Formats: sequence, structure tokens, C-alpha cells
Amino acid sequence: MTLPHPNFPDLPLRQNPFFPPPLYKASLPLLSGHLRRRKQRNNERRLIHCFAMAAAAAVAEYTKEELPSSLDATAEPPALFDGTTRLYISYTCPFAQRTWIARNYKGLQEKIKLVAIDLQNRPAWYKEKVYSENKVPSLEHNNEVKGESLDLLKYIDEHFEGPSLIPDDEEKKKIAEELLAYCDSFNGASYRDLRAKGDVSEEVEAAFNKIEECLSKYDDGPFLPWAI
Ligand SMILES: N[C@@H](CCC(=O)N[C@@H](CS)C(=O)NCC(=O)O)C(=O)O
Repeated sequence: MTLPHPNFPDLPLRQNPFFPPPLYKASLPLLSGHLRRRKQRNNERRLIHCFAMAAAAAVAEYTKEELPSSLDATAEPPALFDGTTRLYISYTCPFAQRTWIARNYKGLQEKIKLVAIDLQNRPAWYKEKVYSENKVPSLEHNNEVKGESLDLLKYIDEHFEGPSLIPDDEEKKKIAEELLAYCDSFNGASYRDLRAKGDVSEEVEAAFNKIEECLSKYDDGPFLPWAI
């Protein structure tokens, strides 16, 4: 399955904020192998439909922006705690990418400035002055810095305008929360299997079944791309 990205002609897929890396790196190859083995054609169609709908919605909302260069050990820090909201990311970090997706999905390109960090040659000020955990993503907002991508997704959703990431309907909210809580285990299992040669493990089979089960409850998603 290849989804078109007319707004990203110059961006490699792995740096594409609307192409969550788990979808790109993990889900697609595994998914196709997994789905081929599955007999339930209806589920297969429904899942692909959900991915396509979500990607199309994201692309429709997108405004092209100039991406900043990654800051390395030689770079000066930005004017920290000056009231600017900053999302510190690394372009290739999947955890950072999901917060970047959320920011873009909500149309917050003007409100939340991206600061890209070169993790291989990190500026010392990042740990010393911004985020003592020294990981990405982190969000500088209202003179505080917060981390943990899944927490940041909720924080961004609750503290900024734009389309809600979490459905209003209580039942659907439950499913979204379930997917959120589950997505790191899902990613872990997928990544492990991607690196391994041979068939996918039962753990991954179960992981995909769980995702499909959540997705197949409703046909008006999308919950998955931002959650994973
Ligand atoms: N649980 C964290 C994980 C973040 C994370 O591990 N980020 C990696 C990059 S993909 C990182 O910053 N690693 C730097 C390090 O561990 O020193 C989250 O979800 O935000």
C-alpha cells in the first residue's frame, strides 16, 4: 500500500510527519504478510480503508513549512522560556514524530515551533537547560518542559486548538485510549520482528489482531495513525 503525499515532494518518507514510521517501517511489510495469511477479507479491507482515510485527512490539512536544520553540539540554544512554544524533536525519532504528527494534524505549525536536535551530536544545553532526560520529544510551553510522547499527544490535544485527536463519543474514546496504551507494546513487537528474519511471531500476530479488533469496531476512525 503506497499513499500519495503531494505536499511532501522533497521529503524522504522517513522524515515525513504524516507517514508515521511504524506505518512505514513496521506496519506495512508486516501488515501485508500478516494480512495475506488472514482469511477474513472484510477485516483487511476495513483496515486499509482506515489507514487511507486517516492519511487523506492529514494530507488535506497540511500546510507546507520550511523545516529547520537539526541543531548539533556547536549550535546556540534558542531563546529559551521567552514565551515561544517549542517542540523539540529529532526528524527520525518515531516518538518525536507522533507528536509532530499531532501538531501538524491540529494545524499548530504557527503556534508550536519545531526545534530539531541532532541526537548523534547533541548540544549540551539541551540536557542542561531544556530537558534533563535528554530525550526527544519534549515540549516547552508556558515556561515548563514536558516529555513522553504519549503524554504530549494528550497535552497538545488538551491545551491547543484544532481538531480533536480523541473522539468525543465515550465508547470511541475508550477504544482510542486502549490503542494509545497499547501502541508501544505493538511497536516493540513489530520492531523486534522486523529485525528478525523469517515469519512473524505469534506475539506480532496477536498485536495485529488486537489493532484490527479495535479498528473494526467503527468505520469512521481514524484513531490509529496518531496513536501509534
Ligand atoms: N518514552 C519516550 C521515548 C523517547 C526516546 O527514547 N527518544 C529517543 C529518540 S527515538 C531519544 O531521545 N534517545 C536519546 C537517548 O536515549 O539518549 C517517549 O515516548 O517520548
